[in-house]
Amino acid sequence: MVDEPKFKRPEVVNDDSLVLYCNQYSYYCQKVLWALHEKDIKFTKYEIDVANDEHFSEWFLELNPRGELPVLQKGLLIVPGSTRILDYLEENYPNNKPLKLRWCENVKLQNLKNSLDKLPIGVITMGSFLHPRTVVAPKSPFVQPVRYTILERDESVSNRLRGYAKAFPAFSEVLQKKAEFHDRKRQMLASEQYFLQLLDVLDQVLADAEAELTKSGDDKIWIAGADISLLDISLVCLLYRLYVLGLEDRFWTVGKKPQLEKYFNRIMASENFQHTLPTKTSLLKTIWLNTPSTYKAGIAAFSFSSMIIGSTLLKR
Ligand SMILES: N[C@@H](CCC(=O)N[C@@H](CS)C(=O)NCC(=O)O)C(=O)O
Repeated sequence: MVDEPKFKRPEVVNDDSLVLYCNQYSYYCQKVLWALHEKDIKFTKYEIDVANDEHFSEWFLELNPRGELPVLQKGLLIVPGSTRILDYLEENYPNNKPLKLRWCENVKLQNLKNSLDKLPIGVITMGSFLHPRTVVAPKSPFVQPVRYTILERDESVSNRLRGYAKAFPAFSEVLQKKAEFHDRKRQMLASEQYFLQLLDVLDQVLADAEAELTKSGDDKIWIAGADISLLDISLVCLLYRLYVLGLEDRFWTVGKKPQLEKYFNRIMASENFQHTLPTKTSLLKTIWLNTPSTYKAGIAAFSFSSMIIGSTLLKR
């Protein structure tokens, strides 16, 4: 008897409506989610369980052999990757709010967008976990126990990929290559000096953004003027990722980039951006599910002893 696969293709894909396969903590998915909200396009969100490797399951690899999120589906049409999805939305929904920067707009803004889109967000994220000296006060869900779990999973990912390559021969080549790429990435990231250089490149890109925001002045909400563009989406999603990683003090708060700070705080409060964030309940659930049991035992022991001390004090 053949074992039932752990993950099965969801049933939501039979009609012609839009389905977005994504993960609530992914930077690339957040960009697409924000664009869909901004353009007011109806879609169904399907959360992929990356903590249990659903993105490397056979049904997902059939959708995107690279095993990466996000993926958009409309009937038989499959669009993988945030850049291609954002282009697809611009081209196929011409009557919805346009988000593309117009070519006549400032070349510096175009260059800034290109630099932002080339930044390796996954590498920056993992680097901040490997080199905790670089961060101050990471926010949920990237609290200490969760970072520990993510790092542990990341350490074994190339072995798991090689296992999936054997299990799913049709995707073997791409999964093997992914495993090799991952090994090289981990090797480079082991050096704190390499990571600090990467942060310097990032700082330069943010300094360019600060210069553009200083030029556009306080009366403009968005970086290119009165309307939101894909440049704002790339920039604010990056700032948000850096903020949850605990890197904001290094780059823009405490007077380092005051325009960027104002811009980020203003946009972070906006409704469409808030729609892209996980709910408090799912944050708590993620933290709990990704906290190693040794920590949980510690928390339970702490709560129990506080209860005893509390009740003893109350009796007095
Ligand atoms: N170039 C892709 C990158 C997507 C990407 O790296 N997605 C992450 C989620 S944030 C992912 O799927 N990581 C899993 C992996 O690479 O194995 C895009 O723009 O969508």
